[in-house]
Amino acid sequence: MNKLDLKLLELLHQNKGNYISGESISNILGVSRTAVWKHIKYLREKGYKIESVTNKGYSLLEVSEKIIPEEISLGLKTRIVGKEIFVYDCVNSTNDEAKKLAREGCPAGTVIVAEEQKNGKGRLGRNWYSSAGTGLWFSIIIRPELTPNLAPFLTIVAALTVYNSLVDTIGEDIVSLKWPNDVLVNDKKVCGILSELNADLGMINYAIIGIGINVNQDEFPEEIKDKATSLKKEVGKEVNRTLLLQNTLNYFEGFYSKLIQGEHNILLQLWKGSLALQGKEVSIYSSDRVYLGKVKDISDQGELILEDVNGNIHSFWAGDVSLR
Ligand code: BT5
Repeated sequence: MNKLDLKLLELLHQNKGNYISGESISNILGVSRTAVWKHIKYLREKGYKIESVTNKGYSLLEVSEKIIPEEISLGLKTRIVGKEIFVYDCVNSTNDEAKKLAREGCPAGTVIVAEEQKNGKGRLGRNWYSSAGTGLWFSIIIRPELTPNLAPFLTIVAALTVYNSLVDTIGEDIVSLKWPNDVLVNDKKVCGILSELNADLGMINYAIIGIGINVNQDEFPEEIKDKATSLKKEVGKEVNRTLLLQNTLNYFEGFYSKLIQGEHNILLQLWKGSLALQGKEVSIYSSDRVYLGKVKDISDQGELILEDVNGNIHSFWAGDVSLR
């Protein structure tokens, strides 16, 4: 996409929902009406649905299905996040790509997106299924001035981010958070978060926040099909990944700024308010053991507090929780 295509795209975005005449576009961009028409044709070929109506002009109906860095930038209201965006067709893991870039000194806020991951990573060496063109698989590199003990809050920031972005997209009633790092839609997993840290001498050098959101899949592999879902499966229609990514990055910067400004308590309260587990009977698998009991609370550090069937209290930093 050249500069003119981008300017045209920006104009169409600014007038989304309305029409802008070919004459206005040609005046603003300083090119002939024929040139405007040619660039509109090019954008249509790229997948943008642009309507043209005689005497009214052009109107952008739908943005492209492909993820294009320049287009993501057009919808960002951020200062740091997404100032550099790399989009790859296929990588092993966006978190691994992000680590390489972070080591090479890329600026904080750099975002790495892939259409497909061959070796997407979950926690504890597990796999993250990342099929081509159907999900949002991305990592954000940050360089927070925080001590490593506050690192769990980075995952809380990411969880709140995705939760709010999904609520905007598909409504509040069906979205929930599951401790510690899953986002659910109708109680099935739609998003996973993997935060990785590089720290020494009590300071974080960089952190990679990896986020995977199932967006438009129609089906999942046998081994996860009962517990995984996509937004499309739950709401019955495709969701535009570009708009979802823009909204998500905008939210990320908002919550991340709160963390940097020391507003952990606000984040914790917001997170606790969206957790689906409070008061529920659960089983927790942690450090090769299973604990049965009732979720009493979430501590100020984000630990899950469980009262087991004998009345003993346990706290967990990490683990896999299932409802009983
Ligand atoms: C997670 O791990 O949920 C973290 C997933 C993070 C993925 C993102 S994508 C971008 C970035 N780059 C990466 O390489 N990773 C991050 P965990 O809580 O351990 O959950 C993993 C488990 O979820 C697997 O063992 C499966 O049971 C299940 N699973 C795998 N793929 C899934 C999917 N697409 N949707 C829902 N569940 C899935």
